[in-house]
Amino acid sequence: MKTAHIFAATAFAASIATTATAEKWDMALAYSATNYHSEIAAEFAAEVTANAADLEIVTHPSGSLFSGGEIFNAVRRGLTPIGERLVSALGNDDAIFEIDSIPFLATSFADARKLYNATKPILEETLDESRVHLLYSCPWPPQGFYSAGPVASPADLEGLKFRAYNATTSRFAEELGMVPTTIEAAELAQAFATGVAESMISSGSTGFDRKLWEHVGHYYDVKAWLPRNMVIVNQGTWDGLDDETRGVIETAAANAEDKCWARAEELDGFYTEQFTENGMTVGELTPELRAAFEEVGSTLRAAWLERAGDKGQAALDAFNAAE
Ligand code: PCA
Repeated sequence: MKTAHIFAATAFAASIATTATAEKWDMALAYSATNYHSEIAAEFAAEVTANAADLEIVTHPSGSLFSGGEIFNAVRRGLTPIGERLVSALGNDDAIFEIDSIPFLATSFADARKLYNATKPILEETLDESRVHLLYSCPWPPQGFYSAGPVASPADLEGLKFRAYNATTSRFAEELGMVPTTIEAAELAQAFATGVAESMISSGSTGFDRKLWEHVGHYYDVKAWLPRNMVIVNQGTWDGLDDETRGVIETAAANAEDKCWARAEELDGFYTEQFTENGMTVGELTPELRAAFEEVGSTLRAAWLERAGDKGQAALDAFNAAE
């Protein structure tokens, strides 16, 4: 009897201790644990956990908590308090989310940063309508074209099975006669291995993460745009925090953002070197293909402006006026 009593008392004490420990946030990430976006998210989570009085953040990479396509709604609906999402994949919610993927608008890290800084207030207002709060945003390296075989002219692209990650990449492919299918980065290697995909537009980073040299022979360094990820928090959760915790998160977010932009730029050249070392051919598009890509770029840019309307024009004006 006595033992049972002690056991019950210990269990009770343990349950009190559990209630008194920090609140835990599960952070949903779509990309692999070793990708720099995920590594920096983990550093961000560790910094918050170390400095906040009552909050622990735990990251879940590779879409293990929610897949990329689910993360925005999961955070919006409070199914999980925090997550990371590719901004331009939300174009169906609002065309303004696609501004970083307008072909050939901002093609260097410096211009991508200028675009981000100039359009951040518009992005924040738009996210606010979904009751989502922006913490930080970080780019992927410039987007290139992957192809199983060599391509030299638009005719070579006809009918290629193309892996898309947002509406812009899908439309890009369609305009060039390719056949797009949307596939998460986490499913990429399998899609190329099974022939579901034989081409895509993405950064060297994603091809490296997924060892695409095992399936794809060619990488063309197009530098079409630099899409960004963003880390977001459910607005209700954010509003419920005390000022001190909010301050800790904001500091960690600012640190993560700066580190992440620098890391992306540092790694850019490394990825293409790895392609060459692993037997891929890395080069530029032929002038003929480059012209075709640029023509599709201007078509998509005009179509975007039509959908994004005055808000889109205001965002472009802010970018053009920025130093
Ligand atoms: N990698 C992500 C999005 C952009 C990028 O460079 C992907 O391919 O899914």
